[in-house]
Amino acid sequence: MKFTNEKFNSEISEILERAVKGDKISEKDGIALMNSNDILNLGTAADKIRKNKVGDIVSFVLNLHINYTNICVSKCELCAYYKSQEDKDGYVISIDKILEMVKKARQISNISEVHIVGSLNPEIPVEYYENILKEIRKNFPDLAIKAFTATEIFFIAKRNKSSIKEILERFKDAGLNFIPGGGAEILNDEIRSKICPNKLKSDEWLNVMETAHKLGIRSNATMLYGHIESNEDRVMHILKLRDLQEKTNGFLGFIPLSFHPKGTNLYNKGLVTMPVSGIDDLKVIAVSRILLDNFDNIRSYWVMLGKNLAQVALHYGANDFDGTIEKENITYAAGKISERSANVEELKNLIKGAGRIPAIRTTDYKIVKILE
Ligand code: V47
Repeated sequence: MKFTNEKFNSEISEILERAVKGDKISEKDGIALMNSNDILNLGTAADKIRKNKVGDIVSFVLNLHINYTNICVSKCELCAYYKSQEDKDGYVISIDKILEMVKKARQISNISEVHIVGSLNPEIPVEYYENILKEIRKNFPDLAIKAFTATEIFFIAKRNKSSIKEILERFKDAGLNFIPGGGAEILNDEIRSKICPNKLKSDEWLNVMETAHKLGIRSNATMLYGHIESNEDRVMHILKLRDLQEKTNGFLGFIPLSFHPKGTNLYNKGLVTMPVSGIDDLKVIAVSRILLDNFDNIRSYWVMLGKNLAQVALHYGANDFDGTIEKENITYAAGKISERSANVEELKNLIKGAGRIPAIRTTDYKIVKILE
């Protein structure tokens, strides 16, 4: 395949040709791609790789997001969602209420997955997490539970003076199936010291994931971009995920998260004043697909991209549309005007409108139903 739109830079065309042939792309070449403005050729190559790898089905899951607490000691500069322990708007949802939420979503939307993520709340004992898992498992035996990011697992282990492995084993026994990809932010400790100084370090995030994968708990991976990171940081992050995937093959999918600054300290301090452009969003999706040769699934996360750009991203290497979600909180808190849920008909139409085949999937990307 020849990339003829690249009029000025034959270096980019040459890298893309190698990528489409299936070669692993190096750090140096990855940086050249991330620095390139040749968005059409990047998209064409990523789309070709997507087609060769996973075909034309674009999947999504019927799911519910629950954020069990917003009280957080981490107080990340990137986050608009957290409250301090003294704040009157701080909350912790009771296990009964969580069960009620799941029951309702199950009855109304027939969800197959619950995604449970919170913040670093020192007042919550390990038994609370364990009981959420046990009660959901008992009441909804076939529901996939994707819960607690590597950041939360690390925090819970420390607070409980346990090892990561012990906590993961306890949670697995209680019913945990998968771990979400959040908390990765940018896997560069210098950037982390500015955007999330109190969170776990890059290697610690990777270590939680490696430990989980070795215990048979598969996970997603994310990257938060569009704040103070450079193109080099983005590429290094993606390559760290590729290296771990080489070792464990435990990542199910990659979810680039486009940063929404409003209401965050990064915004209040004038360090990040607006989200990245749509072109940058598409470039991140395309370069991720090109570099992550050992990931099957690249997600177009409509919550952060907005539904229409998320649809376009299906032509830039993405093959998954996340889920119905029911009620998203984290991006919503950061001033995103995007809707907080999607229905099956809407996702189906967006996917069909992109010329792809819509399908409902399980959490681990098995196709349940193709939507005609
Ligand atoms: O870890 C926080 C990010 C993540 C903002 O694994 C922000 O299936 C943008 O990880 N603007 C949580 N992003 C979301 C997440 C996720 C979502 C959907 C599916 C899965 C999965 C994982 O959101 C956080 C952080 O990286 N985030 N604040 C913000 N202002």
